[in-house]
Amino acid sequence: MSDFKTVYTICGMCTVRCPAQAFVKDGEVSFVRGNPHAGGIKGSLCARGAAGVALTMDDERPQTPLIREGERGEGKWRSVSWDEALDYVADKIKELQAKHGKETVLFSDRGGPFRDHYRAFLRGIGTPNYCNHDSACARNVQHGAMSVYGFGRKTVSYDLKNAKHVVLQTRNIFEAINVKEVNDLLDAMDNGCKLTVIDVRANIPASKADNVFIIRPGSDYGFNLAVLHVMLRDGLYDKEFADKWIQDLPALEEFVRPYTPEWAEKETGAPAAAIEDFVKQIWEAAPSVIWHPGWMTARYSDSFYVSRTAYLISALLGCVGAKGGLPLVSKPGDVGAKGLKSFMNLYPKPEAKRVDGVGWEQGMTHLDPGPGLVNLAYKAIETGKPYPITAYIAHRHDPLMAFPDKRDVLESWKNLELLVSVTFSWSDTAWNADVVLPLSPYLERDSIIATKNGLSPHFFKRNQAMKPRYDTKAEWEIYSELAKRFGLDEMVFDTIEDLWNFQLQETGVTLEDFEATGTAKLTDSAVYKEVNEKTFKTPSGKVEVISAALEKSGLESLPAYKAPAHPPAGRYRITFGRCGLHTQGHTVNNPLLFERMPENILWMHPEAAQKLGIESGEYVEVGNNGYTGRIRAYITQFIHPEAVFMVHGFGHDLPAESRAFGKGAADNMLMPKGIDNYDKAGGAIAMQEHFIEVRKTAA
Ligand SMILES: Nc1nc2c(c(=O)[nH]1)N[C@H]1C(S)=C(S)[C@@H](COP(=O)(O)OP(=O)(O)OC[C@H]3O[C@@H](n4cnc5c(=O)[nH]c(N)nc54)[C@H](O)[C@@H]3O)O[C@H]1N2
Ligand SMILES: Nc1nc2c(c(=O)[nH]1)N[C@H]1C(S)=C(S)[C@@H](COP(=O)(O)OP(=O)(O)OC[C@H]3O[C@@H](n4cnc5c(=O)[nH]c(N)nc54)[C@H](O)[C@@H]3O)O[C@H]1N2
Ligand code: SF4
Ligand SMILES: [Mo]
Repeated sequence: MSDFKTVYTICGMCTVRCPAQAFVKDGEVSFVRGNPHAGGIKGSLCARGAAGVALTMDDERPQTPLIREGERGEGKWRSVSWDEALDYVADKIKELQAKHGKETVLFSDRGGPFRDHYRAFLRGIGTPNYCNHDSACARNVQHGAMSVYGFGRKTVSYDLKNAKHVVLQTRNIFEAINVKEVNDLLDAMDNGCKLTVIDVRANIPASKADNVFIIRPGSDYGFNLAVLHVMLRDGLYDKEFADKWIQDLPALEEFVRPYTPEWAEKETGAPAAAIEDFVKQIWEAAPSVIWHPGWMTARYSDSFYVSRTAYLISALLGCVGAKGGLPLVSKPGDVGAKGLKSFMNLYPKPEAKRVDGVGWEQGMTHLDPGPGLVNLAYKAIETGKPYPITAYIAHRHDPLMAFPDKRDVLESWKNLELLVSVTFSWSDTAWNADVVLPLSPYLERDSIIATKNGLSPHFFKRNQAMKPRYDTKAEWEIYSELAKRFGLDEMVFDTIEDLWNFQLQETGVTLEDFEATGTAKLTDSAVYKEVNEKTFKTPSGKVEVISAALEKSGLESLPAYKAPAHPPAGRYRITFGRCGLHTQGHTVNNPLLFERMPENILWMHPEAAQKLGIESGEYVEVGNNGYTGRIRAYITQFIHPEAVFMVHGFGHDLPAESRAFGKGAADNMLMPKGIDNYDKAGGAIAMQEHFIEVRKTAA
């Protein structure tokens, strides 16, 4: 490969952002692999990362800025220059701000490390309404961590490589991929690490596990209460850690007393003896245990309490701050380095309060105001309360697929006078937008420098590997151009080098430092920080069983278990998850990945299939509230009989996507009014509280 130029980049095919290396010839990327210098990924990417090349080649993506001509969603566009599109957006925002106040602008994204520059833009134009996607993903985990430890979920990491027992509860680690995590866990398992899977079906991790619990969907909280019961009944916990760092343990002991393994067997289906044995196993492995608090947990009204109890179990096992458990991550300052200069700090915090009420309204003071809850901001679009939202920029976010039932979400957006989608692929949201600002795919763009906090904190950056094939731009260019139109000159840069040098100016790190390996290390070896008085950011400085913040919002710290409803006759609980080959909904139309997996399938139990006379492999109809999807049945005893399961992201109906069009069924469309069913304690939508019909397709 010596005639290839190599460029260090960061994969952009999913939210994980693995370090990558592109091989370039004659200005085109021919091949990508994992950055060989990056620890843990072993030079590899997953299939989706590799398919980044196919994304650049794909002409079924927005190729120029577009302004809507017909009605919203009609698909009639005028292709325009960047100047015209950005003038249009800037003028409209100015007009709406003059009419309704600066805070009338809402913005949502997909979170992540590359946000500082565009968040500065939002501050610069004076709106507090920055949101992310997370009420459809991990908000319950975030708020679970905050309520127990006083810090967010990313303040600890998962030391999978050194773990002795990993518990995956609602966590499909080998299909919902993070390459480093997959490799680390497989290495640990080679060294004897045990694996336990608690799921509603046998996913890929279950096929490699030592213990598998296929439980009744939605009964996880009951399972965890029984685990706590056994731990506290038999003293299988780290007493020294508990004495020093856990507040109100007697209240927990008292609370879990009735939740015996025998009780849990009836509720969850997990055999009592197996629960007892499992608790002994994790106690033997403590503190090198990772009880994963979950990732995509926007599933039930009590998912927040599942994460909370997972964090309490981890604390009792002494895993917080432990090697092989949940070690505390370091930031640059913790290892004696200086952090990047922030663009956001260029502007003052906007004066207006968040429109979603998060952080200030009664009942919402325990919630993390950083990214708020975008679903509540949609309510404000509808009602104009506490003030009107009239402009919305969905940046790297497809809420119409990410939230339940796009018809309901679209209805809530009716009062928007400006809807902008910044995206590299078509999506329902882009299709319904007024303006589409096309982003260059990851191989075609530079990104701002980002910080990776962790055991070995470092800076990393994405370098453009090839020029954009179409008239698309990088994020930093789009927001520099917009900022210019608002006179925010401090955040306007003509070249990426100028921008990077702005970020690095106080760090002592230079651009040359990234050249050899693609990252700039801030420490030579992994740092394991000990738990101390400053670790837990709760009012007591300890792990809190009873959370004053929750109780102030009128919520319980230890609510009694409520059994999930059984499906009505002829219906099944919808459950969903990931597959290794696709990212959410945005890769289904990728030529390479589509070829590998063109449609999703419906997992169902033989009992259900027999009743309906359905054979494996035949197409069936799934329906709820007027939506009908067509999907192939996959009949397996390895799923709970109350549930059906499908991979999320299919059932596209956009004419612009010829491959994905009409393939498989859309799980999100089977959740009518689901956008309103959100959890007051954890903040996330409860997407699996819907029962769907399955019908044999008429011959
Ligand atoms: N029913 C149901 N709903 C779900 C889920 C489910 O399993 N079932 N999963 C939930 C989960 S876990 C999540 S995280 C959300 C995900 O929801 P989203 O965040 O909306 O999902 P993505 O498809 O990753 O990204 C959205 C859009 O951003 C574009 N895009 C991708 N990368 C970039 C980029 O780097 N920059 C920009 N500007 N655009 C980019 C994509 O082309 C895509 O159109 O959905 C949630 N909603
Ligand atoms: N390949 C790939 N990898 C990805 C993504 C992707 O789109 N594609 N997306 C990324 C994102 S944004 C996220 S949030 C993560 C998601 O990561 P995960 O949350 O680990 O992934 P999922 O497959 O959505 O769900 C995990 C498991 O929950 C199970 N489950 C469903 N209902 C229940 C229940 O009631 N109880 C229990 N115990 N289990 C249940 C499902 O069967 C599934 O096996 O993946 C990330 N990685
Ligand atoms: S997990 Fe796969 S798609 Fe996601 S960043 Fe890594 S290589 Fe890319
Ligand atoms: Mo997610």
